[in-house]
Amino acid sequence: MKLIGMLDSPYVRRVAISAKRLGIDLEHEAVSVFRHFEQFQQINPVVKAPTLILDDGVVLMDSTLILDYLESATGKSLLPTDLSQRARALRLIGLSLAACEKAVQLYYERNLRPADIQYQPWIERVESQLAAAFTALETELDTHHLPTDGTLAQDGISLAVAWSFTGLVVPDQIDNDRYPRIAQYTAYAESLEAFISTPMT
Ligand SMILES: N[C@@H](CCC(=O)N[C@@H](CS)C(=O)NCC(=O)O)C(=O)O
Repeated sequence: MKLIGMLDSPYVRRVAISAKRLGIDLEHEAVSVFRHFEQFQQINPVVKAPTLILDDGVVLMDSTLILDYLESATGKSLLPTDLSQRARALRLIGLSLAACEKAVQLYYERNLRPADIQYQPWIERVESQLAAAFTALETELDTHHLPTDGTLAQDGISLAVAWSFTGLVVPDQIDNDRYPRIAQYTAYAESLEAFISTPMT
């Protein structure tokens, strides 16, 4: 199986890190949705990263759907089976993915849209949504203790990937003092082999 996309995409990175934790050796091709648009189109005409090419040629997209496939293929899971623990993990993942989406929107708005047609109310809306996601995550981590004993599950992967990505593309939105638990957990996750061997840049 081949994973297509750049590791500076949080969605590509969460799939790549998760695959390692599931014991899957994915081939990786670093194709950019911007710099290699036409090359990407040849693989997936809608140009979405991550894209996963299965061994039989079927092309999947969307990180969560790709993870669903990889988990089904291995019979392993990075989510708890206990229903209430699963709900907590899914909440963390949902908030983390919302943070990724808002950081991406902010980055696109600031870097792709010409400055003279940037729309400040939209920027402020997205910034407030991003802050709301991290505020909720910070609150969650007060009671939802992510283990830091070498283990790594999907909630922790998605959280750390979202925080690191935000720091990379919109660093002014990151504040370690305001979100100390997120920052501390991310530092732990980024010190693990699966993260170190899957660098954003
Ligand atoms: N919900 C999707 C989001 C994927 C996504 O938006 N990826 C970005 C790269 S970070 C992308 O493909 N951007 C190109 C575009 O949307 O045109 C997922 O989880 O995979």
